[in-house]
Amino acid sequence: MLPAMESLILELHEIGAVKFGNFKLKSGIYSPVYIDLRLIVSYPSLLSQISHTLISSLPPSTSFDLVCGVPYTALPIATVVSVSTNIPMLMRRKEIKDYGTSKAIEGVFQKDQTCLIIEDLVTSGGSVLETAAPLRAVGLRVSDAVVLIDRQQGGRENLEENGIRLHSMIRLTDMVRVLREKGKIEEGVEASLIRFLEENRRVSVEKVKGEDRVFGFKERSELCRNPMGKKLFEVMVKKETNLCLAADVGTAAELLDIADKVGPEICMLKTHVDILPDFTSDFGSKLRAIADKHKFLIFEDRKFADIGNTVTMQYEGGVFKILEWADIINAHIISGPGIVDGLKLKGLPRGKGLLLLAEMSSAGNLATGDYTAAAVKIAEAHSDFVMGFISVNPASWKCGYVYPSMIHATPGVQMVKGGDALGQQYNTPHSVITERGSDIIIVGRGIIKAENPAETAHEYRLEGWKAYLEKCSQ
Ligand code: S5P
Repeated sequence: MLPAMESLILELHEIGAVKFGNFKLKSGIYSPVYIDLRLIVSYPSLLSQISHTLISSLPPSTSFDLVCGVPYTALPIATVVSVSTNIPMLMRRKEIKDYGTSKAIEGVFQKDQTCLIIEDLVTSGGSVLETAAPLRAVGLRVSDAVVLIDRQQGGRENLEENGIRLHSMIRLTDMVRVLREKGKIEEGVEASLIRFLEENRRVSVEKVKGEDRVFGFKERSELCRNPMGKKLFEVMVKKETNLCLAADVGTAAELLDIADKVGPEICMLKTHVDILPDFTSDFGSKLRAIADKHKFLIFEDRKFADIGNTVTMQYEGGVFKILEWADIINAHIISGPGIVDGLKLKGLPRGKGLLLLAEMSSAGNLATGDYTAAAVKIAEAHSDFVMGFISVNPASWKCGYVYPSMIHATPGVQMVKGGDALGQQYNTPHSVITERGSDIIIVGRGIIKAENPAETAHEYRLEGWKAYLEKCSQ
């Protein structure tokens, strides 16, 4: 260990920022060590020394355009880092409710800039993730965090799972060893700390994983970069529905009829326009009038899958002219990110949104694992146009943190779990929203084959919304 680091540890102990005893932590467990770095604001030369050492302890390959301190304790550290390196700083507002009334991130930045997170103390990594979420949601890249003290209780692993490398200046075990070597604490204290760390190796993993759950639809609408995604969240909140009707009926006339009847219950109506034998060029304007009347969005389930250049023509041209009337479209990512660039070229100037098929509901489908993770990466790189995913079980995704601005819409939903004869698999509204972590239930035959589709849609709507409220209150 460098002598400068040793003297820093001694100084932190000297000012009482590190205490030994038996302390009850927020989680309820007892810890033999308590670290309170809020004190450092009273010691300017120590604060300055910490800030300089933090930056110089980063590997030379770490590059960043901005810094952001985790509120509140790391704010002064980040400020000193910013002033001494001349790298601009951002501030995250701490209160989630503030997202509704003001900006989540204060300061000047551009999409795709890289922001380094600065933190004083990491235990589970939860606070770093809370700061990374709104930074990522506004289009910034967050891949590194630097911390003064790592308590070695799973923070590094939890952050790694969420795509953030943790660089720590001081590990708790090193700190305690130095203090013991310098005669500041007894050997027994070091031993009890090591025992404590072994018994509490990984804390709050579940909480960290579920961090985005605290965002309700209203807050998430504030985080959306895509205007249609924002609008969809707003419609859901206003109408209190997260139901999408899959209007897979036999004719355009039937579709317009059911759209008008079920319209009050839904946030979105999904079409397969190529199955309508009586499609005419005024279909779009007729459906638009109904959508405006009942305030729902129109989602053409076209499942684009070709190269970028071809999909621009498929989106805009042909008989269906989807671009003219559909608010939302979807695409597979099998052809790579060029498909998103192609669709965005036409759709974004008109304020449209895209859902990527990250998973599918049919048995034996290949959209799993790395494929799903690739969809998330592409979506986050194009969060101005991609508003979310067709997903089936996002709670199980291994790719780590997904922007809370991304909407999950899930097909394969009926009141009873089961399937059809052609590989479709159904889960219940409650399981889709609460256990599987989705936002919107997409229901087709469960409603359109019912004796009274409007009444049945009402039941699905209540089930879906109840499950959403239940999830929020967890
Ligand atoms: O993976 C998928 C993706 C989609 S968009 N599985 C699906 O079933 N869908 C669509 O959802 C499908 O094309 C159909 O329009 C709807 C499900 O209809 P249901 O009658 O089985 O509820």
